[in-house]
Amino acid sequence: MMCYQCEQTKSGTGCTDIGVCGKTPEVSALQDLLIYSVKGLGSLAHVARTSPAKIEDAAVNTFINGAIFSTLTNVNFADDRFLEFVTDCRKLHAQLAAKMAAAGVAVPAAETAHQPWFGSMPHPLAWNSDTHVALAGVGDMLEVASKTGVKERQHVLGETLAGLQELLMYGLKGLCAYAHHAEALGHTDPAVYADVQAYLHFLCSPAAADVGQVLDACFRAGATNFRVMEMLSNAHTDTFGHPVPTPVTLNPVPGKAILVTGHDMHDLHMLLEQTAGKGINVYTHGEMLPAHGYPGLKKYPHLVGHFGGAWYRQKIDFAAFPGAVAVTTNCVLDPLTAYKDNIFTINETGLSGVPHIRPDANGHKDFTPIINRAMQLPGFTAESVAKMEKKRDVTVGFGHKSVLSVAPQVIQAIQEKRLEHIFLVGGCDGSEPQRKYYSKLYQFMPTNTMVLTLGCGKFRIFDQDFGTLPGTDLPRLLDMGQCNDAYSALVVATELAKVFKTDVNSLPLSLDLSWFEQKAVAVLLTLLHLGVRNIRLGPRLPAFLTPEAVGVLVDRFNLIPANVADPGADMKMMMECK
Ligand code: FSO
Ligand code: SF4
Repeated sequence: MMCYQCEQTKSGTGCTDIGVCGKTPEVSALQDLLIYSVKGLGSLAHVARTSPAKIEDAAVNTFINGAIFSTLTNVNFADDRFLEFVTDCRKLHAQLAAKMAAAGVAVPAAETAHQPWFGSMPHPLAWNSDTHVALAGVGDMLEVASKTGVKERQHVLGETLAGLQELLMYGLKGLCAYAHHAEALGHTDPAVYADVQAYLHFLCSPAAADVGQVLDACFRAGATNFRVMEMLSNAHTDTFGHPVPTPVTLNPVPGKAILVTGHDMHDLHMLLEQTAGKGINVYTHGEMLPAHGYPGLKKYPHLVGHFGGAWYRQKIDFAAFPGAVAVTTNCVLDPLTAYKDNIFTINETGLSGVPHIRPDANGHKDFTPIINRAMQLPGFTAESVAKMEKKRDVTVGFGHKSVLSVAPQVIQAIQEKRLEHIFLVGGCDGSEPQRKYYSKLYQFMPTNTMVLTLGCGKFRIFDQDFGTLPGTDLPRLLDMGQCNDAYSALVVATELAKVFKTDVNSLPLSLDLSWFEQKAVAVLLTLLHLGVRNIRLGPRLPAFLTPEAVGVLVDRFNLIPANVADPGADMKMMMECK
Protein backbone atom coordinates (compact mmCIF):
# COMPACT_ATOMS: atom_id res chain seq x y z
CA MET A 1 0.00 0.00 0.00
CA MET A 2 0.95 3.62 -0.33
CA CYS A 3 -1.21 6.29 1.26
CA TYR A 4 -0.12 9.80 2.16
CA GLN A 5 -3.44 11.59 2.20
CA CYS A 6 -3.43 12.73 5.83
CA GLU A 7 -1.13 14.65 8.12
CA GLN A 8 -0.27 11.76 10.42
CA THR A 9 1.14 9.66 7.57
CA LYS A 10 4.08 7.50 8.60
CA SER A 11 7.36 9.39 8.99
CA GLY A 12 5.78 12.31 7.19
CA THR A 13 6.21 10.48 3.88
CA GLY A 14 3.59 7.73 3.47
CA CYS A 15 2.00 4.67 5.04
CA THR A 16 3.33 1.61 3.24
CA ASP A 17 2.81 -1.42 5.50
CA ILE A 18 -0.29 -0.46 7.43
CA GLY A 19 -1.89 2.92 8.01
CA VAL A 20 -1.03 4.90 11.12
CA CYS A 21 -4.84 5.21 11.23
CA GLY A 22 -5.14 1.41 11.25
CA LYS A 23 -6.09 1.11 7.57
CA THR A 24 -5.07 -2.31 6.26
CA PRO A 25 -3.32 -2.77 2.89
CA GLU A 26 -6.52 -4.48 1.66
CA VAL A 27 -8.77 -1.56 2.55
CA SER A 28 -6.19 0.88 1.18
CA ALA A 29 -6.12 -0.98 -2.17
CA LEU A 30 -9.92 -1.18 -2.32
CA GLN A 31 -10.13 2.56 -1.67
CA ASP A 32 -7.67 3.14 -4.52
CA LEU A 33 -9.82 0.96 -6.77
CA LEU A 34 -12.97 2.82 -5.71
CA ILE A 35 -11.42 6.20 -6.48
CA TYR A 36 -10.20 4.90 -9.84
CA SER A 37 -13.71 3.53 -10.57
CA VAL A 38 -15.39 6.75 -9.48
CA LYS A 39 -13.10 8.71 -11.79
CA GLY A 40 -14.60 6.58 -14.58
CA LEU A 41 -18.19 7.06 -13.45
CA GLY A 42 -17.63 10.79 -12.91
CA SER A 43 -16.14 11.09 -16.41
CA LEU A 44 -19.11 9.29 -17.91
CA ALA A 45 -21.58 11.48 -16.01
CA HIS A 46 -19.69 14.56 -17.27
CA VAL A 47 -19.87 13.36 -20.87
CA ALA A 48 -23.60 12.57 -20.42
CA ARG A 49 -24.37 15.97 -18.92
CA THR A 50 -22.44 17.97 -21.49
CA SER A 51 -23.85 15.99 -24.44
CA PRO A 52 -26.69 17.49 -26.54
CA ALA A 53 -29.07 15.12 -24.66
CA LYS A 54 -28.01 16.77 -21.33
CA ILE A 55 -28.45 13.55 -19.36
CA GLU A 56 -28.45 13.95 -15.59
CA ASP A 57 -28.65 10.97 -13.25
CA ALA A 58 -29.62 11.71 -9.64
CA ALA A 59 -28.53 8.32 -8.31
CA VAL A 60 -25.10 8.72 -9.92
CA ASN A 61 -24.71 12.21 -8.45
CA THR A 62 -25.47 11.06 -4.91
CA PHE A 63 -23.40 7.91 -5.22
CA ILE A 64 -20.25 9.68 -6.41
CA ASN A 65 -20.19 12.11 -3.50
CA GLY A 66 -20.89 9.38 -0.94
CA ALA A 67 -18.34 6.96 -2.39
CA ILE A 68 -15.63 9.61 -2.42
CA PHE A 69 -16.55 10.55 1.18
CA SER A 70 -16.10 6.91 2.26
CA THR A 71 -12.39 7.06 1.35
CA LEU A 72 -11.64 10.04 3.58
CA THR A 73 -9.32 9.37 6.51
CA ASN A 74 -10.94 7.63 9.50
CA VAL A 75 -14.29 7.06 7.82
CA ASN A 76 -14.48 3.44 6.75
CA PHE A 77 -12.26 0.46 7.53
CA ALA A 78 -14.61 -2.34 6.38
CA ASP A 79 -13.41 -4.19 3.26
CA ASP A 80 -16.87 -5.65 2.55
CA ARG A 81 -18.30 -2.12 2.31
CA PHE A 82 -15.73 -1.20 -0.34
CA LEU A 83 -16.57 -4.35 -2.25
CA GLU A 84 -20.16 -3.06 -2.25
CA PHE A 85 -19.15 0.48 -3.28
CA VAL A 86 -17.07 -0.74 -6.25
CA THR A 87 -19.81 -3.14 -7.36
CA ASP A 88 -22.44 -0.38 -7.12
CA CYS A 89 -20.17 1.97 -9.03
CA ARG A 90 -19.88 -0.47 -11.92
CA LYS A 91 -23.64 -1.09 -11.90
CA LEU A 92 -24.44 2.61 -12.01
CA HIS A 93 -21.87 3.03 -14.77
CA ALA A 94 -23.59 0.34 -16.85
CA GLN A 95 -27.03 1.86 -16.21
CA LEU A 96 -25.89 5.33 -17.20
CA ALA A 97 -24.14 3.98 -20.29
CA ALA A 98 -27.39 2.24 -21.28
CA LYS A 99 -29.35 5.48 -20.78
CA MET A 100 -26.86 7.31 -22.97
CA ALA A 101 -27.02 4.64 -25.67
CA ALA A 102 -30.83 4.85 -25.67
CA ALA A 103 -30.55 8.62 -26.16
CA GLY A 104 -28.04 8.15 -28.96
CA VAL A 105 -25.12 9.59 -26.97
CA ALA A 106 -21.81 7.91 -27.67
CA VAL A 107 -18.63 8.40 -25.65
CA PRO A 108 -16.09 9.85 -28.10
CA ALA A 109 -13.19 7.44 -28.59
CA ALA A 110 -10.73 10.17 -27.62
CA GLU A 111 -12.31 10.33 -24.15
CA THR A 112 -11.27 6.79 -23.35
CA ALA A 113 -7.76 7.05 -24.77
CA HIS A 114 -5.33 5.53 -22.31
CA GLN A 115 -3.47 7.94 -20.04
CA PRO A 116 -0.01 6.70 -19.12
CA TRP A 117 -0.42 7.44 -15.40
CA PHE A 118 -3.05 4.74 -15.15
CA GLY A 119 -0.23 2.27 -15.83
CA SER A 120 -1.35 -1.18 -16.83
CA MET A 121 -4.99 -0.30 -16.17
CA PRO A 122 -7.19 1.01 -18.97
CA HIS A 123 -8.76 4.46 -18.91
CA PRO A 124 -11.21 4.39 -15.95
CA LEU A 125 -14.12 5.13 -18.31
CA ALA A 126 -13.35 1.98 -20.26
CA TRP A 127 -12.59 -0.24 -17.27
CA ASN A 128 -15.84 0.37 -15.44
CA SER A 129 -17.87 -0.96 -18.32
CA ASP A 130 -15.51 -3.82 -19.11
CA THR A 131 -17.76 -6.80 -18.56
CA HIS A 132 -14.84 -9.20 -19.07
CA VAL A 133 -13.54 -8.29 -15.63
CA ALA A 134 -15.58 -10.43 -13.29
CA LEU A 135 -15.21 -9.12 -9.79
CA ALA A 136 -16.90 -11.67 -7.62
CA GLY A 137 -15.24 -10.95 -4.33
CA VAL A 138 -12.59 -9.11 -2.36
CA GLY A 139 -9.85 -11.42 -3.73
CA ASP A 140 -10.63 -10.57 -7.37
CA MET A 141 -10.87 -6.92 -6.57
CA LEU A 142 -7.58 -6.84 -4.69
CA GLU A 143 -5.72 -8.13 -7.69
CA VAL A 144 -7.02 -5.27 -9.84
CA ALA A 145 -6.89 -2.78 -6.99
CA SER A 146 -3.16 -3.22 -6.51
CA LYS A 147 -2.63 -1.54 -9.89
CA THR A 148 -4.55 1.62 -9.08
CA GLY A 149 -2.47 3.23 -6.33
CA VAL A 150 -0.61 6.52 -6.39
CA LYS A 151 2.73 4.76 -7.02
CA GLU A 152 1.87 4.23 -10.70
CA ARG A 153 1.09 7.91 -11.12
CA GLN A 154 4.26 8.98 -9.30
CA HIS A 155 6.27 6.73 -11.58
CA VAL A 156 4.88 8.28 -14.76
CA LEU A 157 4.18 11.87 -13.71
CA GLY A 158 6.93 12.45 -11.16
CA GLU A 159 6.22 13.17 -7.51
CA THR A 160 5.34 16.84 -7.91
CA LEU A 161 2.65 16.43 -10.55
CA ALA A 162 1.30 13.21 -9.06
CA GLY A 163 1.10 15.01 -5.70
CA LEU A 164 -0.75 17.95 -7.23
CA GLN A 165 -3.25 15.57 -8.83
CA GLU A 166 -3.72 14.10 -5.35
CA LEU A 167 -4.16 17.63 -3.93
CA LEU A 168 -7.14 18.01 -6.26
CA MET A 169 -8.49 14.56 -5.42
CA TYR A 170 -8.11 15.10 -1.67
CA GLY A 171 -9.77 18.52 -1.94
CA LEU A 172 -12.63 16.75 -3.72
CA LYS A 173 -12.85 14.23 -0.88
CA GLY A 174 -13.42 17.04 1.61
CA LEU A 175 -15.81 18.88 -0.68
CA CYS A 176 -17.86 15.73 -1.33
CA ALA A 177 -18.08 15.05 2.41
CA TYR A 178 -19.54 18.52 3.00
CA ALA A 179 -21.87 18.27 -0.01
CA HIS A 180 -23.09 14.89 1.19
CA HIS A 181 -23.93 16.33 4.62
CA ALA A 182 -25.91 19.12 2.96
CA GLU A 183 -27.71 16.58 0.78
CA ALA A 184 -28.78 14.66 3.90
CA LEU A 185 -30.64 17.83 4.89
CA GLY A 186 -32.20 18.19 1.44
CA HIS A 187 -29.83 20.88 0.15
CA THR A 188 -28.27 20.18 -3.23
CA ASP A 189 -26.88 22.23 -6.08
CA PRO A 190 -26.74 20.84 -9.64
CA ALA A 191 -23.66 22.98 -10.30
CA VAL A 192 -21.78 21.23 -7.48
CA TYR A 193 -22.42 17.76 -8.92
CA ALA A 194 -21.41 19.08 -12.32
CA ASP A 195 -18.19 20.59 -10.95
CA VAL A 196 -17.19 17.44 -9.03
CA GLN A 197 -17.69 15.30 -12.11
CA ALA A 198 -15.87 17.80 -14.32
CA TYR A 199 -12.84 17.59 -11.98
CA LEU A 200 -12.97 13.78 -12.07
CA HIS A 201 -13.14 13.92 -15.86
CA PHE A 202 -10.22 16.33 -15.85
CA LEU A 203 -8.13 13.90 -13.78
CA CYS A 204 -8.60 11.31 -16.53
CA SER A 205 -7.74 13.69 -19.38
CA PRO A 206 -4.41 14.65 -21.00
CA ALA A 207 -4.75 18.12 -19.42
CA ALA A 208 -4.03 16.53 -16.03
CA ALA A 209 -0.42 16.06 -17.15
CA ASP A 210 0.12 19.82 -16.99
CA VAL A 211 1.15 21.36 -13.65
CA GLY A 212 -0.45 24.73 -14.39
CA GLN A 213 -3.77 23.21 -15.38
CA VAL A 214 -3.84 20.94 -12.33
CA LEU A 215 -3.15 23.91 -10.04
CA ASP A 216 -5.91 25.93 -11.71
CA ALA A 217 -8.30 23.02 -11.22
CA CYS A 218 -7.33 22.90 -7.52
CA PHE A 219 -8.23 26.57 -7.05
CA ARG A 220 -11.46 26.10 -9.00
CA ALA A 221 -12.27 23.22 -6.66
CA GLY A 222 -11.62 25.68 -3.80
CA ALA A 223 -14.27 27.95 -5.37
CA THR A 224 -16.71 25.04 -5.59
CA ASN A 225 -15.99 24.15 -1.98
CA PHE A 226 -16.82 27.70 -0.90
CA ARG A 227 -20.27 27.23 -2.46
CA VAL A 228 -20.56 23.84 -0.79
CA MET A 229 -19.67 25.22 2.65
CA GLU A 230 -22.26 27.97 2.14
CA MET A 231 -24.80 25.34 1.09
CA LEU A 232 -24.05 23.27 4.20
CA SER A 233 -24.21 26.32 6.45
CA ASN A 234 -27.63 27.18 4.96
CA ALA A 235 -28.72 23.55 5.29
CA HIS A 236 -27.91 23.69 9.00
CA THR A 237 -29.44 27.10 9.68
CA ASP A 238 -32.55 26.55 7.51
CA THR A 239 -33.23 23.27 9.31
CA PHE A 240 -32.16 24.05 12.87
CA GLY A 241 -31.99 27.88 13.01
CA HIS A 242 -28.90 30.05 13.47
CA PRO A 243 -26.65 28.96 16.35
CA VAL A 244 -26.95 31.04 19.50
CA PRO A 245 -24.40 31.21 22.34
CA THR A 246 -25.22 28.26 24.58
CA PRO A 247 -23.49 26.87 27.67
CA VAL A 248 -22.89 23.12 27.49
CA THR A 249 -22.19 20.93 30.47
CA LEU A 250 -19.33 18.44 30.42
CA ASN A 251 -20.74 16.74 33.52
CA PRO A 252 -22.90 13.67 32.80
CA VAL A 253 -26.24 13.18 34.52
CA PRO A 254 -27.65 9.90 35.86
CA GLY A 255 -29.62 7.86 33.32
CA LYS A 256 -29.35 5.67 30.22
CA ALA A 257 -27.12 7.23 27.62
CA ILE A 258 -26.26 7.47 23.90
CA LEU A 259 -23.15 9.25 22.64
CA VAL A 260 -23.27 10.72 19.12
CA THR A 261 -19.98 11.34 17.34
CA GLY A 262 -19.01 12.56 13.85
CA HIS A 263 -20.44 15.60 12.08
CA ASP A 264 -23.97 14.72 10.97
CA MET A 265 -26.61 17.00 12.53
CA HIS A 266 -29.38 15.27 10.57
CA ASP A 267 -28.63 11.93 12.24
CA LEU A 268 -28.48 13.57 15.65
CA HIS A 269 -31.86 15.12 15.00
CA MET A 270 -33.39 11.79 13.94
CA LEU A 271 -31.93 10.14 17.03
CA LEU A 272 -33.28 12.86 19.32
CA GLU A 273 -36.73 12.35 17.80
CA GLN A 274 -36.56 8.59 18.23
CA THR A 275 -35.31 8.75 21.82
CA ALA A 276 -37.76 11.43 23.01
CA GLY A 277 -39.67 10.29 26.09
CA LYS A 278 -37.71 7.06 26.43
CA GLY A 279 -35.65 8.13 29.42
CA ILE A 280 -32.40 8.11 27.44
CA ASN A 281 -30.01 11.05 27.62
CA VAL A 282 -28.11 11.99 24.47
CA TYR A 283 -24.56 13.37 24.60
CA THR A 284 -22.41 14.84 21.84
CA HIS A 285 -18.84 13.75 21.23
CA GLY A 286 -16.04 15.40 19.25
CA GLU A 287 -17.21 17.52 16.33
CA MET A 288 -20.89 17.14 17.35
CA LEU A 289 -20.33 19.65 20.19
CA PRO A 290 -21.57 22.65 18.13
CA ALA A 291 -24.99 20.93 17.85
CA HIS A 292 -25.90 22.41 21.24
CA GLY A 293 -25.98 25.92 19.74
CA TYR A 294 -28.71 25.19 17.16
CA PRO A 295 -32.23 26.10 18.39
CA GLY A 296 -33.73 23.14 16.52
CA LEU A 297 -31.49 20.71 18.40
CA LYS A 298 -31.02 22.38 21.77
CA LYS A 299 -34.82 22.37 22.26
CA TYR A 300 -34.67 18.64 23.05
CA PRO A 301 -34.33 18.41 26.84
CA HIS A 302 -32.68 15.01 26.60
CA LEU A 303 -29.73 16.46 24.62
CA VAL A 304 -28.02 16.89 27.96
CA GLY A 305 -24.35 17.61 27.41
CA HIS A 306 -21.01 16.76 25.84
CA PHE A 307 -18.74 13.87 26.72
CA GLY A 308 -15.06 13.48 25.84
CA GLY A 309 -12.52 15.31 23.73
CA ALA A 310 -11.14 15.21 20.21
CA TRP A 311 -11.44 12.21 17.91
CA TYR A 312 -8.08 10.65 18.73
CA ARG A 313 -9.13 10.18 22.37
CA GLN A 314 -12.15 8.09 21.40
CA LYS A 315 -10.68 4.80 22.61
CA ILE A 316 -10.57 6.32 26.10
CA ASP A 317 -13.88 8.19 25.80
CA PHE A 318 -15.93 5.36 24.26
CA ALA A 319 -14.53 2.79 26.71
CA ALA A 320 -15.53 5.06 29.61
CA PHE A 321 -19.01 5.76 28.25
CA PRO A 322 -21.63 3.50 29.89
CA GLY A 323 -24.07 3.61 26.96
CA ALA A 324 -24.35 3.10 23.19
CA VAL A 325 -22.24 5.06 20.68
CA ALA A 326 -23.57 6.26 17.30
CA VAL A 327 -20.88 7.04 14.71
CA THR A 328 -22.33 9.39 12.11
CA THR A 329 -19.11 10.24 10.23
CA ASN A 330 -15.38 10.56 10.76
CA CYS A 331 -13.25 10.35 12.70
CA VAL A 332 -13.73 6.75 13.81
CA LEU A 333 -11.02 4.28 14.80
CA ASP A 334 -10.87 0.49 14.97
CA PRO A 335 -12.79 -0.19 18.20
CA LEU A 336 -11.45 -1.77 21.37
CA THR A 337 -13.24 -4.91 22.54
CA ALA A 338 -14.20 -2.91 25.65
CA TYR A 339 -16.87 -1.10 23.62
CA LYS A 340 -17.11 -2.95 20.29
CA ASP A 341 -20.56 -4.31 21.23
CA ASN A 342 -21.84 -0.82 22.02
CA ILE A 343 -20.89 0.98 18.82
CA PHE A 344 -22.90 1.41 15.59
CA THR A 345 -21.83 2.97 12.30
CA ILE A 346 -24.09 5.08 10.05
CA ASN A 347 -23.78 6.64 6.58
CA GLU A 348 -20.39 6.24 4.89
CA THR A 349 -18.66 5.05 8.05
CA GLY A 350 -17.80 1.40 8.52
CA LEU A 351 -15.87 -0.87 10.89
CA SER A 352 -15.40 -4.60 10.39
CA GLY A 353 -17.69 -6.60 12.65
CA VAL A 354 -19.66 -3.55 13.83
CA PRO A 355 -23.39 -3.25 13.00
CA HIS A 356 -24.23 -0.64 10.38
CA ILE A 357 -27.54 1.26 10.28
CA ARG A 358 -28.83 1.75 6.74
CA PRO A 359 -31.52 4.19 5.63
CA ASP A 360 -34.78 3.00 4.06
CA ALA A 361 -35.83 4.11 0.58
CA ASN A 362 -37.02 7.45 2.03
CA GLY A 363 -33.79 8.14 3.85
CA HIS A 364 -35.28 7.32 7.25
CA LYS A 365 -32.94 5.52 9.63
CA ASP A 366 -34.31 3.25 12.31
CA PHE A 367 -32.07 3.66 15.35
CA THR A 368 -33.85 0.94 17.37
CA PRO A 369 -30.68 -1.22 17.65
CA ILE A 370 -28.80 1.74 19.19
CA ILE A 371 -31.69 2.52 21.55
CA ASN A 372 -32.00 -1.13 22.60
CA ARG A 373 -28.29 -1.33 23.30
CA ALA A 374 -28.44 1.85 25.40
CA MET A 375 -31.28 0.34 27.42
CA GLN A 376 -29.23 -2.84 28.07
CA LEU A 377 -26.21 -0.86 29.32
CA PRO A 378 -26.07 0.69 32.79
CA GLY A 379 -25.88 4.33 31.73
CA PHE A 380 -24.61 6.86 34.26
CA THR A 381 -25.63 6.11 37.83
CA ALA A 382 -25.90 8.63 40.65
CA GLU A 383 -22.86 6.94 42.27
CA SER A 384 -20.71 7.01 39.11
CA VAL A 385 -21.59 10.66 38.50
CA ALA A 386 -20.82 11.62 42.11
CA LYS A 387 -17.29 10.23 41.74
CA MET A 388 -16.50 12.31 38.62
CA GLU A 389 -14.44 15.45 38.74
CA LYS A 390 -16.73 18.45 38.15
CA LYS A 391 -15.91 20.49 35.06
CA ARG A 392 -16.81 24.01 34.04
CA ASP A 393 -19.34 24.57 31.24
CA VAL A 394 -18.16 25.45 27.75
CA THR A 395 -19.98 27.87 25.48
CA VAL A 396 -20.72 27.14 21.84
CA GLY A 397 -22.86 28.78 19.17
CA PHE A 398 -20.83 31.66 17.81
CA GLY A 399 -21.81 31.23 14.17
CA HIS A 400 -21.49 34.18 11.82
CA LYS A 401 -24.90 35.57 12.80
CA SER A 402 -24.01 35.65 16.52
CA VAL A 403 -20.56 37.08 15.87
CA LEU A 404 -21.84 39.71 13.44
CA SER A 405 -24.44 40.76 16.01
CA VAL A 406 -21.57 41.91 18.23
CA ALA A 407 -19.59 43.35 15.29
CA PRO A 408 -20.15 46.98 16.39
CA GLN A 409 -18.45 46.19 19.73
CA VAL A 410 -15.60 44.39 17.97
CA ILE A 411 -15.12 47.24 15.51
CA GLN A 412 -15.14 49.83 18.31
CA ALA A 413 -12.65 47.74 20.27
CA ILE A 414 -10.34 47.59 17.25
CA GLN A 415 -10.68 51.35 16.67
CA GLU A 416 -9.94 52.10 20.33
CA LYS A 417 -6.99 49.69 20.26
CA ARG A 418 -8.54 47.53 22.98
CA LEU A 419 -8.56 44.72 20.46
CA GLU A 420 -5.22 44.45 18.72
CA HIS A 421 -5.49 41.17 16.86
CA ILE A 422 -7.88 38.31 16.02
CA PHE A 423 -6.67 34.74 15.52
CA LEU A 424 -8.52 32.07 13.65
CA VAL A 425 -7.17 28.76 14.86
CA GLY A 426 -9.13 26.29 12.81
CA GLY A 427 -8.84 22.68 11.87
CA CYS A 428 -8.30 19.36 13.44
CA ASP A 429 -6.65 17.93 16.47
CA GLY A 430 -4.40 14.90 16.56
CA SER A 431 -2.25 12.92 18.92
CA GLU A 432 1.23 13.75 17.61
CA PRO A 433 3.53 15.61 20.00
CA GLN A 434 4.02 18.44 17.45
CA ARG A 435 0.38 19.41 17.99
CA LYS A 436 1.35 20.74 21.44
CA TYR A 437 2.33 23.79 19.36
CA TYR A 438 -1.37 24.76 19.25
CA SER A 439 -1.82 24.37 23.03
CA LYS A 440 1.27 26.49 23.63
CA LEU A 441 0.31 29.10 21.05
CA TYR A 442 -2.67 30.17 23.15
CA GLN A 443 -0.40 30.77 26.13
CA PHE A 444 1.41 33.48 24.17
CA MET A 445 -1.75 35.34 23.11
CA PRO A 446 -1.84 38.84 24.62
CA THR A 447 -5.03 39.61 26.55
CA ASN A 448 -6.08 42.29 24.04
CA THR A 449 -6.67 39.64 21.39
CA MET A 450 -9.53 37.33 20.48
CA VAL A 451 -9.49 33.82 19.13
CA LEU A 452 -12.02 32.15 16.89
CA THR A 453 -11.88 28.36 16.83
CA LEU A 454 -13.49 25.82 14.54
CA GLY A 455 -13.05 22.12 13.95
CA CYS A 456 -11.87 19.62 16.54
CA GLY A 457 -8.66 21.63 17.06
CA LYS A 458 -10.76 23.55 19.61
CA PHE A 459 -10.36 20.72 22.10
CA ARG A 460 -6.88 22.00 22.92
CA ILE A 461 -8.54 24.90 24.79
CA PHE A 462 -12.31 24.60 24.68
CA ASP A 463 -12.68 24.20 28.46
CA GLN A 464 -10.31 27.02 29.43
CA ASP A 465 -11.38 30.43 30.66
CA PHE A 466 -10.05 33.14 28.35
CA GLY A 467 -12.09 35.86 30.07
CA THR A 468 -13.52 38.81 28.21
CA LEU A 469 -11.97 41.45 26.02
CA PRO A 470 -10.83 44.43 28.15
CA GLY A 471 -13.63 46.98 28.57
CA THR A 472 -16.29 44.69 27.03
CA ASP A 473 -18.38 41.68 27.94
CA LEU A 474 -17.23 39.88 24.79
CA PRO A 475 -15.70 36.48 25.43
CA ARG A 476 -12.15 36.33 24.04
CA LEU A 477 -12.71 32.76 22.88
CA LEU A 478 -15.50 32.23 20.37
CA ASP A 479 -16.10 28.80 18.93
CA MET A 480 -17.61 29.06 15.46
CA GLY A 481 -18.47 25.37 15.09
CA GLN A 482 -17.34 22.46 12.98
CA CYS A 483 -14.54 22.51 10.42
CA ASN A 484 -17.08 23.32 7.68
CA ASP A 485 -18.00 26.46 9.63
CA ALA A 486 -14.85 27.97 8.17
CA TYR A 487 -17.57 29.45 5.97
CA SER A 488 -18.86 31.44 8.98
CA ALA A 489 -15.35 32.70 9.71
CA LEU A 490 -14.98 33.86 6.11
CA VAL A 491 -18.32 35.70 6.27
CA VAL A 492 -17.17 37.50 9.44
CA ALA A 493 -13.76 38.37 7.97
CA THR A 494 -15.33 39.66 4.75
CA GLU A 495 -17.83 41.81 6.67
CA LEU A 496 -15.07 43.25 8.89
CA ALA A 497 -13.00 44.03 5.81
CA LYS A 498 -15.96 45.91 4.31
CA VAL A 499 -16.34 48.06 7.44
CA PHE A 500 -12.65 48.94 7.43
CA LYS A 501 -12.76 49.50 3.65
CA THR A 502 -9.95 47.04 3.11
CA ASP A 503 -9.46 43.38 2.16
CA VAL A 504 -9.22 40.31 4.38
CA ASN A 505 -5.42 40.26 4.04
CA SER A 506 -5.15 43.75 5.53
CA LEU A 507 -7.19 43.02 8.66
CA PRO A 508 -5.48 42.46 12.03
CA LEU A 509 -6.33 38.79 11.54
CA SER A 510 -4.09 35.71 11.37
CA LEU A 511 -5.07 32.23 10.27
CA ASP A 512 -3.21 29.36 11.86
CA LEU A 513 -4.58 26.11 10.48
CA SER A 514 -4.03 22.73 12.05
CA TRP A 515 -4.78 20.30 9.28
CA PHE A 516 -5.35 16.59 9.57
CA GLU A 517 -7.47 15.13 6.81
CA GLN A 518 -8.96 15.98 3.45
CA LYS A 519 -11.74 18.33 4.56
CA ALA A 520 -8.98 20.63 5.77
CA VAL A 521 -7.43 20.32 2.29
CA ALA A 522 -10.73 21.49 0.77
CA VAL A 523 -10.89 24.45 3.18
CA LEU A 524 -7.28 25.37 2.37
CA LEU A 525 -8.04 25.34 -1.37
CA THR A 526 -11.01 27.63 -0.69
CA LEU A 527 -8.84 30.09 1.23
CA LEU A 528 -6.25 30.08 -1.54
CA HIS A 529 -8.95 30.56 -4.17
CA LEU A 530 -10.14 33.62 -2.20
CA GLY A 531 -6.60 34.98 -2.28
CA VAL A 532 -6.04 34.75 1.48
CA ARG A 533 -2.32 35.14 2.19
CA ASN A 534 0.02 34.44 5.11
CA ILE A 535 -1.84 31.32 6.24
CA ARG A 536 0.12 29.23 8.71
CA LEU A 537 -0.23 25.51 8.14
CA GLY A 538 0.86 22.78 10.49
CA PRO A 539 1.91 20.88 12.36
CA ARG A 540 3.51 19.33 9.24
CA LEU A 541 3.12 20.17 5.60
CA PRO A 542 1.30 17.62 3.42
CA ALA A 543 3.51 14.71 2.37
CA PHE A 544 1.89 14.76 -1.07
CA LEU A 545 3.27 18.22 -1.79
CA THR A 546 6.90 18.17 -2.84
CA PRO A 547 9.18 21.09 -1.91
CA GLU A 548 8.69 22.29 -5.50
CA ALA A 549 4.87 22.35 -5.10
CA VAL A 550 5.12 24.01 -1.68
CA GLY A 551 7.43 26.58 -3.27
CA VAL A 552 4.68 27.57 -5.70
CA LEU A 553 2.20 28.08 -2.83
CA VAL A 554 4.75 30.03 -0.82
CA ASP A 555 5.50 32.30 -3.80
CA ARG A 556 1.87 32.91 -4.68
CA PHE A 557 0.23 33.04 -1.24
CA ASN A 558 3.05 33.30 1.25
CA LEU A 559 1.86 30.04 2.81
CA ILE A 560 3.87 29.67 6.03
CA PRO A 561 4.76 26.35 7.70
CA ALA A 562 3.82 26.59 11.40
CA ASN A 563 6.94 27.04 13.54
CA VAL A 564 6.11 24.10 15.80
CA ALA A 565 9.41 24.39 17.65
CA ASP A 566 8.76 27.98 18.67
CA PRO A 567 5.08 28.98 18.99
CA GLY A 568 6.16 32.18 20.78
CA ALA A 569 8.05 33.30 17.69
CA ASP A 570 5.01 32.52 15.52
CA MET A 571 2.80 34.53 17.85
CA LYS A 572 5.17 37.52 17.68
CA MET A 573 5.09 37.43 13.88
CA MET A 574 1.32 37.13 13.75
CA MET A 575 0.94 40.11 16.08
CA GLU A 576 3.01 41.99 13.50
CA CYS A 577 0.58 40.73 10.81
CA LYS A 578 3.32 38.64 9.23
FE1 FSO B 1 -11.84 16.68 13.28
FE2 FSO B 1 -11.80 14.25 12.16
FE3 FSO B 1 -14.00 18.13 11.58
FE4 FSO B 1 -11.66 16.38 10.61
S1 FSO B 1 -13.20 14.99 13.69
S2 FSO B 1 -10.33 15.68 12.18
S3 FSO B 1 -10.85 17.97 9.40
O1 FSO B 1 -12.40 14.71 10.60
O2 FSO B 1 -13.41 16.96 10.35
O3 FSO B 1 -12.44 18.50 12.66
FE1 SF4 C 1 -1.73 6.71 6.62
FE2 SF4 C 1 -3.41 8.77 6.82
FE3 SF4 C 1 -3.54 7.13 4.74
FE4 SF4 C 1 -4.32 6.33 7.18
S1 SF4 C 1 -5.27 7.91 5.88
S2 SF4 C 1 -3.09 5.16 5.71
S3 SF4 C 1 -2.79 7.37 8.46
S4 SF4 C 1 -1.84 8.50 5.25
